[in-house]
Amino acid sequence: MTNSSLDNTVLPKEVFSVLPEDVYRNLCFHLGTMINYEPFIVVMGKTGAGKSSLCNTLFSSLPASVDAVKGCTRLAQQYKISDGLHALNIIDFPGIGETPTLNKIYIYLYQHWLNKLDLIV
Ligand SMILES: Nc1nc2c(ncn2[C@@H]2O[C@H](COP(=O)(O)OP(=O)(O)OP(=O)(O)O)[C@@H](O)[C@H]2O)c(=O)[nH]1
Ligand SMILES: [Mg+2]
Repeated sequence: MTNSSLDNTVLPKEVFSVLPEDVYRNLCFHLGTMINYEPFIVVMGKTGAGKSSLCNTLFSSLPASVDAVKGCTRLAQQYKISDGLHALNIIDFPGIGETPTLNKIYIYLYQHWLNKLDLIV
């Protein structure tokens, strides 16, 4: 949905005609920004817990790679889910507790993503 379509559907101009034009435009812009916002949701946890499998089950279009016997994610895998109008971003994190060396590397990865996340599962 674009900001211009908001003018006619969500905020019909005749209903909001009491508002000054710049206030009405500002309202449309901010509502459009919120409606079109694409949140970042990360799945985090112990290695082998089933994070990638869960992503694949919840969102059947996701190609999160899964090993037959153990956890195998080594990088943050980002997937966008969209219904054509709205979208959300799923990030499948590598799991904690595989090796001490990998844990140290993943701390940097978590720090890198922290400020961008809307929800941690
Ligand atoms: N029995 C059983 N096995 C599962 C389940 N979910 C996942 N697995 C298996 O457990 C193993 C690890 O699953 P993943 O989804 O890769 O685990 P992960 O949490 O993504 O692991 P990392 O990528 O290392 O962080 C795979 O072999 C899966 O097939 C479950 O609900 N039941
Ligand atoms: Mg995984």
